[in-house]
Amino acid sequence: MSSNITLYSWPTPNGIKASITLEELGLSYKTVPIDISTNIQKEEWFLKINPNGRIPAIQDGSQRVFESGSVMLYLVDKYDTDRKISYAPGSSEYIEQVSWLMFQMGGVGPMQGQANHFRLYAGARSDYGIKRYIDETKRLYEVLESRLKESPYLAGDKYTIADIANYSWVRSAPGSLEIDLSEFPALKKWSDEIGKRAAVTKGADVPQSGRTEEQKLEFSKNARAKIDAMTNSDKY
Ligand SMILES: N[C@@H](CCC(=O)N[C@@H](CS)C(=O)NCC(=O)O)C(=O)O
Repeated sequence: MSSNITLYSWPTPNGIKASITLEELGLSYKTVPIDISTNIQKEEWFLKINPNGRIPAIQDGSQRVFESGSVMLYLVDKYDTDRKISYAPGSSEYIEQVSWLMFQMGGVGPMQGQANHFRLYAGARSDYGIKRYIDETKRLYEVLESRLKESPYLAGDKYTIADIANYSWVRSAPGSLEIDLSEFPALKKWSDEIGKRAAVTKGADVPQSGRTEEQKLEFSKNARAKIDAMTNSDKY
């Protein structure tokens, strides 16, 4: 379907939620790469699109949309008229879909994001921070595991934006945090299945970073080693 959408993004767990949704809906869109390591996302022109200075964000004609969950809801509200990856507002499944989407936005994203910070990027080593946020990420994965033992997808029988949002974070946990997904068998099965979808493979590489999977794993390994080499700085 043709559209007037511009996506501002980078292939991170939050960024790919938007690109996978666009790919699943078969929408054409223009991509503006925002390499977050260069801080373009804090420039004045970009703050007019997302006042929070983070990716992803989209512009659809004159409408700006920021916050990945809001981008996903906007796209399905406007373009998923066949309900390919969403449930109709007013249905019980719609409420379930929004609940699991918000679970990701308020839980998995922020907690796993902090786990990534302490485990990979922090300027000082905090064993307390590493344990606190990896434990919390795993607790949230237990919640997903329980749900996926009783339901094929998070909102019900259909794959929706709630699955895309949570999958986009879960997929990165083994490589970045060394979380073994076989501890969560239903979650692993769901994640492996979603990872095989053509739109997911394509959307997860937008904009193309040019880095191979091996290079990404090597980057995380080196970042963890750098933290491990520091002396723990916690003071109680
Ligand atoms: N709640 C926001 C979080 C967005 C976010 O944290 N994006 C990260 C990439 S995954 C980012 O832009 N980081 C760069 C920065 O913090 O400056 C959303 O879901 O869109």
